[in-house]
Order: sequence, then structure tokens, then C-alpha cells
Amino acid sequence: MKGRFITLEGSEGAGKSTNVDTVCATLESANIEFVRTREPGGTPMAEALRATMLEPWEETVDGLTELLLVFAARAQHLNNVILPALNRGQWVVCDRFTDATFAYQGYGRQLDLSKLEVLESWVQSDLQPDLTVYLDLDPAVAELRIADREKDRMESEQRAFFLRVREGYLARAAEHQRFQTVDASQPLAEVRAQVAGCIGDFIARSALQ
Ligand code: Z5A
Repeated sequence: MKGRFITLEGSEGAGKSTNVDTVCATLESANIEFVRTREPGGTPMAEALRATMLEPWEETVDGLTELLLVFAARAQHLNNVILPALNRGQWVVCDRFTDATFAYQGYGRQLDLSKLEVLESWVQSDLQPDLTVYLDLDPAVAELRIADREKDRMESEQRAFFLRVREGYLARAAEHQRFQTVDASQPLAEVRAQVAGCIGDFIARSALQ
């Protein structure tokens, strides 16, 4: 079987970290070799760009600066981790990818989507995830879940920002067939069961191709 690219998306508090574990456990039970990684990040230099992006700077951070940092980290990550793994035939499980850029920088920051499309095509050519599991959650519920957490620069945004982010994800999910949307407001055990179900179905479909 050739390498497949699976991404997990959702806004903060939706349970992404928790459910990346579920995706990996499902692949392990099917004896599929995979690499687990995340964006922004995944290499030492890309992790440094992530830290720069999330730091609460005293100066105003321009939306375009944020966008370019995300794509700089992605170029580094793609060429050093994601593409080599796929070329070796391994699967890749990535916590966020370019759908997050459309949701956060495109819809959240309201940057011109056509600029994002140009960068997307420049950085990743025609590479797209084979499957994207999107954990959908009302930002009001998400706020409660992460109330005790120390907030980074992005997490400190207002609810209106996260409402636009959610709108962005839902628009992407409606547009791209690779999306599987899971209602993340359900009890964790149910969310995990549905995520495992999505991965199980995808493994079965991949085996037939
Ligand atoms: N970003 C961007 O702007 N542009 C880009 O292109 C990319 C990223 C790639 C860092 O990402 C930031 O980068 C992110 C978007 C931006 N910023 N924001 N805001 P990240 O993925 O590291 O950030 P995160 O959203 O904070 O990730 P996280 O902590 O991994 O996600 P989480 O959804 O909050 O995960 P969790 O820790 O698994 O769950 C949170 C809590 O909820 C925890 O206590 C769980 O036990 C609980 N939980 C989870 N599921 C449930 C259910 N079903 N019921 C009840 N409680 C639950």
C-alpha cells in the first residue's frame, strides 16, 4: 500500500491532541507504519517558527507576517518530513495542515484567500491530504474546555475570531470530499469511536485501491 496523508483539524478545545492519539492507535492496530507530526512545526526549525508565531509579541503582528511564517514552516516540514515519509511508503498523521491556514489566516484574519491559494500551490504543488478529520465545536463550548489553560497569542483572540475560523472550516468541509466531520461536542468516548471509525473505513478503502 502506498503512503497516505491524514490530517486532523479543529479549533482549540475540540480535542485534537486527544484524537490524534486515537488515529495513531487505529493505524497501529492495522499494522500500518506511520509518522506522527504537527503544524506549525515538525522539524527543529519549523518548531522555532511556530514559537515565533505563537509568542505574545508587544508589537502588532501583521496578518501577512503570520501567514508567511506558517508557510515557511510548512515548506521546511514538507521537504524534511512529510514528503520523504510518503515516498518511503509510510503514512503521515499530521495535527493540522493547510486547511488551518485557510480557517485561521483566511477566515479568522480575513486575508485574501487568493493569496493563500498562490502560497499553497507554490509550497506544496498539488499535494493535498488524502483524508482530513475535522472536529467541529462551537467556540463557546471550546472556551469552557480550555478555560484553565495559559493562552498563547492565537488562543487569546476574541470569540468573533473563532466563529470566523469555524465558518472557514465548515466551508472547506463542504468544498472538499476528503473531509470527514465529527461533532466534537459529544462525550469524548463517542468522539473517539467516530474518529476510529473514519480511520478504519479509510484503511479499508485504501486497501482496495
Ligand atoms: N495555526 C494557524 O493559525 N495557521 C496554521 O496554518 C496552522 C496553525 C497549522 C497552534 O496549533 C495554533 O496554530 C492554533 C492554530 C494556529 N491556535 N489556536 N488558537 P495547535 O494545534 O497546537 O493548537 P491547539 O488548537 O491549542 O491544539 P490542541 O491543544 O492540541 O487542541 P485541543 O483541541 O485543545 O486538544 P485537547 O488538549 O485534546 O483538548 C482540550 C481539552 O478538552 C482537554 O482537557 C480534553 O480532555 C478536553 N476534551 C477533549 N475532547 C472532549 C470531549 N469530547 N468532551 C469533553 N472534553 C473534551
